[in-house]
Amino acid sequence: RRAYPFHEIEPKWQRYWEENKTFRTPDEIDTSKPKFYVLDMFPYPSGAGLHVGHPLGYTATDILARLRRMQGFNVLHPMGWDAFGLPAEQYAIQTGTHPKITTIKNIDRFRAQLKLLGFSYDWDREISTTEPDYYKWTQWIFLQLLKRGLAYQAEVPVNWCPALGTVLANEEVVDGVSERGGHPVIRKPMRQWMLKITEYADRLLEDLDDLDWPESVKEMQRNWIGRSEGAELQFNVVDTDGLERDIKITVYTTRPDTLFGATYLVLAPEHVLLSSIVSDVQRKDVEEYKELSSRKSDLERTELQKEKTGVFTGSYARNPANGLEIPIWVADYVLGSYGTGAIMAVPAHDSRDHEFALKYNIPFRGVVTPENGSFSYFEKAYSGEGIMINSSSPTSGLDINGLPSKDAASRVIEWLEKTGNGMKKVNYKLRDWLFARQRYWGEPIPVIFLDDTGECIPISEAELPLTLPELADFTPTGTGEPPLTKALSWVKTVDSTLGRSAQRETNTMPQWAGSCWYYLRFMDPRNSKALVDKEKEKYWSPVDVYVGGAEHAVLHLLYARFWHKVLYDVGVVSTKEPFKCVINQGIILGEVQYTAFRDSDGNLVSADSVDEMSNFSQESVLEEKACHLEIVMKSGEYFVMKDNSDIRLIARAHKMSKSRGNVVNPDDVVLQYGADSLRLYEMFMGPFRDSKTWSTSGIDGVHRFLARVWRLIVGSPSLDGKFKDGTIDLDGEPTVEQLRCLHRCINKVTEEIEGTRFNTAISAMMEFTNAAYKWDKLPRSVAEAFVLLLSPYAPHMAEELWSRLGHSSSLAYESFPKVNPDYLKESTVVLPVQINGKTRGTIQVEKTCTEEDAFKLASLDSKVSKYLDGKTIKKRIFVPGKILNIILDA
Ligand code: ANZ
Repeated sequence: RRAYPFHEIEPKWQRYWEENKTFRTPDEIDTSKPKFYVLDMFPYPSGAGLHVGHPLGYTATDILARLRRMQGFNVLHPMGWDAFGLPAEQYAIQTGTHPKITTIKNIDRFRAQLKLLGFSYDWDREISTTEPDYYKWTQWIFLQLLKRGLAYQAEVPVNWCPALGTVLANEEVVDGVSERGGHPVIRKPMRQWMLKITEYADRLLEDLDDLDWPESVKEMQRNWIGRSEGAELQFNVVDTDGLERDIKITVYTTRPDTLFGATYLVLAPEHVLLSSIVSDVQRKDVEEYKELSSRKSDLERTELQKEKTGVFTGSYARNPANGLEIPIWVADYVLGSYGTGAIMAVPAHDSRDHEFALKYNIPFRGVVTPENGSFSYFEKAYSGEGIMINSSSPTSGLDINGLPSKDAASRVIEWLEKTGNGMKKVNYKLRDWLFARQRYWGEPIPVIFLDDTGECIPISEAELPLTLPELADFTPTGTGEPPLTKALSWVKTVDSTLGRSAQRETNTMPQWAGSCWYYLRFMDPRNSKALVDKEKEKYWSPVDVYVGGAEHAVLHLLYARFWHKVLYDVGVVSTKEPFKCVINQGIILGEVQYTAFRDSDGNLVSADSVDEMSNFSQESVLEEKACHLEIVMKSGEYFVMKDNSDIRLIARAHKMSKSRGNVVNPDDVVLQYGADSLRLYEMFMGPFRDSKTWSTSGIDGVHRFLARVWRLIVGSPSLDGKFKDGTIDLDGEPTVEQLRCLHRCINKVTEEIEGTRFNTAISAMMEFTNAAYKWDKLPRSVAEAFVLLLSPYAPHMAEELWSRLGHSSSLAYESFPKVNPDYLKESTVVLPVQINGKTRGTIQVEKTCTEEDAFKLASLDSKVSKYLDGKTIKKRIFVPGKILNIILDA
């Protein structure tokens, strides 16, 4: 028995919206109206189809889009596909199916699944990053980057993944293996395209301040950019007789104040000067050490927990501050790619140096002391600020003793600049963006190399798009040469101006490229003359709300900001930032799973009696059965077996994954409960930004709520299965109480949507429904307003109810109910009751309550009545809505 006929109404309204293009945002719009651009992070159309995590964000943006339409905004709510990338290509290698075919198939599946959920996208604006019409402009942007010197080639050590046959960006390497697939990654120098994102570091940092983004995301971007201020300074290398050699080592430090505390130098193993300063005695050890560390990733090298290693080079340098000779070491906790690849080590004040110096018996020299009290530098490095000590030398004339460390830092910099030993310096952790992939399924890079000179020149804009050639064999060449080298007739070309023979670039762009600017194309998706029309861009920019996963905090969101700023400089966009407000939805974890334990005889044992040392076996059989709480129940804080409450279980929610078998497929949910239930449930699970666990009984609950709404307005199914008339009173005027109830609901729903607290908005609608069930009649005006309130959440049901209420067209552009504050005022008050001027109790009364009624209520109240028993009342003083004072005869 179906609670309501969602099987019929959902496809019906989806068809209606499609046929009537209800959600189309026309090209020519009334720009005097306010705009609202609400965007989802467009998906990668994987072979697996949608999972229930997708609709979480998509429902939220859909609710906002539907709300704003009803509030009179022009709304832009588009959807598209981030469809270049590795999986389609890997699939092609395995099966021989062209990535284009796989991509189209996957996109069709995704689109169909999204349509099943009733999202109000303007499908006329659909784009895919893999369409030549689209990537024409990705390539065009690359040409602008090239023109501005922001794209360049370099021989750089890259993360080479032999198994994938490609180079990966640092961000795609996690713990030394590829993020996708977990294959080992090694360092290897190769010619690469780089984008100079570092040139935008300061702007990317400064403009973060004004963004309405999660603070955590902004902080991650700040750390990623990693701006630090300090100094670069030189140390002279000295020979065994203490004579200056003609070699200087430049170090970068953020703590120039600690110069007197530098008791050794460290070079990164890849430092260019290493081979020239290493002594003959030490050469073999140093070479071996270099070899060893070349096999580690930067991440492994800098991990704080890892034991630090290093080798003495046999050489010394002179500390310019005090003239002392200090040893030079090589150690891989210093990275070749940061600062100058060399440091002055201050073991008393830096914990990494501290650990290293202890291990290798290198002296300490404390030079900063906490303002109040002393510090034992041997136990721990003191990295805080304080007062300078041990920091004066007649040789150099530098004396910073007694200064606060902050001031000392400036003094040292001044001194360095005066003596020519160094200068102030700002550094960034941010590296230029490695922008080439040795893969097939990506945007071709629009440059050619002339055969005779090898010169690299861009192709002309008129030649765009440079389309990907068809290719039958996708297997990586294994040498790092991209698969496109196999497209011989495509590679061989001539330059368009002089007809000189040339070869095309065979690297392609990384997957991040297409997603860097797609939000702009949605504003004007079919423009063949420009990336986006200027007027349209001006009207729609910036994206008002951008919703997606927190995993995109640095990469996508930083790259997109970078490109946007370049496009701002080029004059294509009018705003400095692309996304005004970013919201991260939480993760949906799988249904709670229960684990039971058995001893070696196979008997169930309580989880609290199992410790790690014992060899009890875990039983996961319980998981499936128990999720419906058939054999498990809650007891206090714990879960126990229903038939034996002494047996405790472990309850945990896990990320949904194929291997765990806890993936919930949205199609199945739609089939069983309908799209409206799925939408409503995902919004009701908990605060939008939090992680939450899937629960089948939870979706039952919201489904029952929707059925109650249906019965309230349409009526109940009678025995013959037909629905009988509902409780609508077409002519009835609403009572004040009904209006109060409605406006409380309007108020809550509106406020909570604005704060993206969808779950509490739904609670408010549930409260309204509960109240309405107690009424004899539901006046039409109240019912209609409620249907409109519900419509952003459960649009199919709302449209159907709206039409059954006698409307002939969609409610999508009806105005959203507005709250009348008059109905929000509380109608009752808490009235203090005094006896002879002393408060003895309170009663709850209508504001308009008369003296007589108040007195009656008060004398029924046990706290008050005991003072009245057997007494004569002399006088009553009553201030309506304020107080009742009863004066007794003495
Ligand atoms: C001396 C010193 C004394 C330092 C002290 C710190 C504390 P951030 O903030 O990350 O920029 N450093 C410099 N280059 C490095 C490299 N290539 N690899 C590893 N470490 C490097 O940190 C800059 C600090 O990290 C520098 O300041 C340097 O150590 C180290 F009490 O110099 B410091």
